[in-house]
Formats: sequence, C-alpha cells, structure tokens
Amino acid sequence: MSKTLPKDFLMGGASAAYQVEGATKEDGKGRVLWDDFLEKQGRFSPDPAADFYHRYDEDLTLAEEYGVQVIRVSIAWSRIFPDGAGKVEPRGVAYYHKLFAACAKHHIVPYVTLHHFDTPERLHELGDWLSQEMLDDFLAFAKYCFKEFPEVKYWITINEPTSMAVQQYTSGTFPPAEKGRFDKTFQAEHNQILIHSKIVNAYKDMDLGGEIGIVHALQTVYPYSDSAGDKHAAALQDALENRLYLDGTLAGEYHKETLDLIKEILDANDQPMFKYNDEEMAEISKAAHQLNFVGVNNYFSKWLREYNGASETIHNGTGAKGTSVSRLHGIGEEKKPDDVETTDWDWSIYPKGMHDILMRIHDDYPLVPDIYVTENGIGLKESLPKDATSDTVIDDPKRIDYLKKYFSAIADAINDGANVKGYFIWSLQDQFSWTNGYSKRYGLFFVDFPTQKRYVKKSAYWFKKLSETHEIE
Ligand code: BGP
Repeated sequence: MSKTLPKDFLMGGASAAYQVEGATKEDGKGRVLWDDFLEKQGRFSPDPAADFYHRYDEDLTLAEEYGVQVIRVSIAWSRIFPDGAGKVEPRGVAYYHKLFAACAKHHIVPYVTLHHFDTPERLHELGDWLSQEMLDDFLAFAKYCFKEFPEVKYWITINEPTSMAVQQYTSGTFPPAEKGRFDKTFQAEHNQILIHSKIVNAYKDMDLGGEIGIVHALQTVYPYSDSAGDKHAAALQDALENRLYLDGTLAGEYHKETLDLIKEILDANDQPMFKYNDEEMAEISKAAHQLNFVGVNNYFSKWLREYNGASETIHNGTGAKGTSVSRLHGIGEEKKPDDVETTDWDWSIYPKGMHDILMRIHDDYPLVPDIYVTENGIGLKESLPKDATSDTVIDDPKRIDYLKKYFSAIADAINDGANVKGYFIWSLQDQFSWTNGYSKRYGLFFVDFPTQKRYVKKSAYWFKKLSETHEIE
C-alpha cells in the first residue's frame, strides 16, 4: 500500500535570490561577497542564473500549475540596502512588493529568507558574521523588512548558518575561503545564533501576527563502524555541523556535552574557545521559546571514522564522482559504506537520514512547534534533447525515484510523531549553484540558460499528483 501525507501537508519549491534572480548589476543592486570571488575564480557567473528578476511571473505560473502551494524566496539585502545599511534603493523595494503580489495572484504563499549566503560586500570585508557592524546592520535590515513587507506572513532569519560558517572558515569553499579555522567557524556560528535570536525577539515584540523560523543544514552523521573511535568522530562532526545550532536555536542553551565536544576540536587545533556571555544566552533562550518553526535542509548523510592526520578537504565541484575528500584534524574522516548509493557529486542517497534527523528534532528539541523540510532534492546532469520543441518534457527518473524514497521517509517520521508541516523541493526551477555553477540541476522545471526558456520535467508531473492526492506513488 502506498504511504500518504497528511491532508494539510504543504507542497513547495525553494529558491534563493542570488541563485535565481540574475540581474546582479541591475536597478542599483549592491555588490555581495560572491561577485569578486566568482569573477576571480572565472569558472561561472551568477548572471543570468534563472533570470527570476524578470521572469518570476512565468515561474509562479508554472509553480501554480504543478501543485506548488508555498515557495521559499530570499530578499537580496543588497537590492534594498546596496551598501548593507544607509540609503534605501526604491527599485529593490518595489521588486519585492511586485514579487509578493505575484505570489498572491498565483495563490502561492512565500516563506521569505532574510539572509541566504549573500552578505553585502562592505560588510563581508569587515568580517562578515565575525563583525559587530554586520550583526547590527543585519538586525536593522530585518526590522526594515518586517515593517516594509507586511504582506509576508512567514519569515526565515538565516539560511543554513552552519554551512555558511563551515564553508567560509573550515572547508574554504565559500569566500573568504579560509581552511581549518575552527575558532572562526564556531564564533561565526554563535554570532549567527545570537543575531537570529535578536531578530526573532524583535519580530515578536512588533506583534505583526506572522510566523518566524530558521533553516538549518542538517546532514545526519553516523559512525562508520561500532568502534569507540568512529563513534566519537561522528559525535565531533555532529557537534561541528548540527548540534551547536540545534542547541542554540531550538533549546535556547548550549548543552555541556556539546560544548565539551567543541572544546575538544578547538584544543586539538590549538585554537581558542568562542566567546559568549550570560546576556547573550538570555536573548538566545528567549528566542527559542518563541520560535514558530525550524526548517530542515537534508540532502545526504555522512559517515565518520577515526582519523589522526592533518586536515585535508577536496570539494567535488564538477560532478566527477569519487573526487571529494574530507579529513579534519581533531574530528575525523568521512568514509561512506560501500553499499550506500551516491550522486555524481558524491552526496549519499540515504532517506533514513531524513527520518532520523526529523525524529531527533522531535525527540530532543520539543520546544519548537513546527518542522518543515525546507530543502531536499537531487542534483543531476541534465540536458535539452537536440530535437526539443517547446512541448518537450525532460525525463528525470532518478529525481522521481529520489523523491519517492525521501517522501516515504518523511511520511514515516510524521507517523512516528514528528510535526512536519510541509516540504520545499530544492529547487523550484534549475538555478545557479554556488560552487557547481550551472551543471548541477535540481529543478522541477528545466531552464535552458542561454535562451531562458523553461521546460517541464517528468518529476513536476509526479510532484503535482502528490500535491493533489497526498499519496506517495
Ligand atoms: C544548500 C543551499 C542552497 C543550495 C543547495 C544545493 O546548502 O541552501 O542554496 O545551493 O544547498 O547545494 P549545491 O548547489 O552545492 O548542490
């Protein structure tokens, strides 16, 4: 018998401003941390992306037609405040009002992220999440948005604080591309938890009647074997990637065991503990008690084994299967079991990891009322057939298979008690990927980037049926 989702389960599509909008130099938009970084790298450009800045209505029309009820979009901070603070750019403000009006026209509810990896350049240069000015300006930007966009009823403070900090200061895949700086990673993590909390508390004080949450990258971590060394390596990796955030944002405190694991990582690397104080922890606790929802981004799981060498990370940014390496001094080494299937980008396909992370939130972090899966999906190498016509449907059986398995795991978690309210596929349409450019496609809708023409994928038909019947077939 097929599994079912609850009748009021929301079906959605996800996006992020820098990955879909394009138009990075249009209508007074300010520069962000990625502009210089990508120009210097010379591998790919954030323009045109999916040209959502001009084609949002076309995408929302498709979304509505294919059963999408909710959508994740982010506001590009530098479209509103080109310099991060100070002068407001009215054309940026007008764009988002138009976008939200179009969502309403298409009966799609926007869940709006305030920061999705796109720090304005000036603030990035001051130290990004490590700079007090950045934190102050982000709070001011958030309050501005709450007042300016009352049509938005669902806000997300920060997308994936962990992956931002880890990729900026541990693996070096995001600008400023530093490696092995666990001290900066944890400080940036704490600073994001703190400013997220201040924003949640400010939003609740404004009493605007909407909901506010945060989105975490939560990749489930398992020990490679039952050995004590592998189990401990998994616990350390989990503290780095999941646990500090979950503790801070969902429990409102850092548990002693979490702090001990973090200190162990920092000691092994001769780096100091991150700074936090009682006043900050009171703010964090207050926010955790009034947070409406947590968003879970889960794509893959990790297996860790004991490792005592130097740090070495190699990112598979091209889809050359088997090229990624992650060995972190003071933590452990990633090693997937042979029987776990992987994508071309070495991401494991492991739906049980989705079930387990949803249950962990349900079991260990009971304060948070609602859970959404805010990102999940599979990146594939897809191309347009040579003889394509405007009616061509792109065949993507691997995506349908992936979605079936992950939705089934979500249905199991709901049956086991997790309050999962909805699901946002990554991604609504094909988009630009931060470290993989245009070759890793995730969308329900294929975008031919040179012409910007959209083609429907078979997975969109599957998604529509699920949205209508709530039966996973
Ligand atoms: C998440 C981000 C998204 C998106 C996604 C896919 O971490 O929130 O912005 O990029 O991952 O990742 P990638 O583009 O690296 O395949």
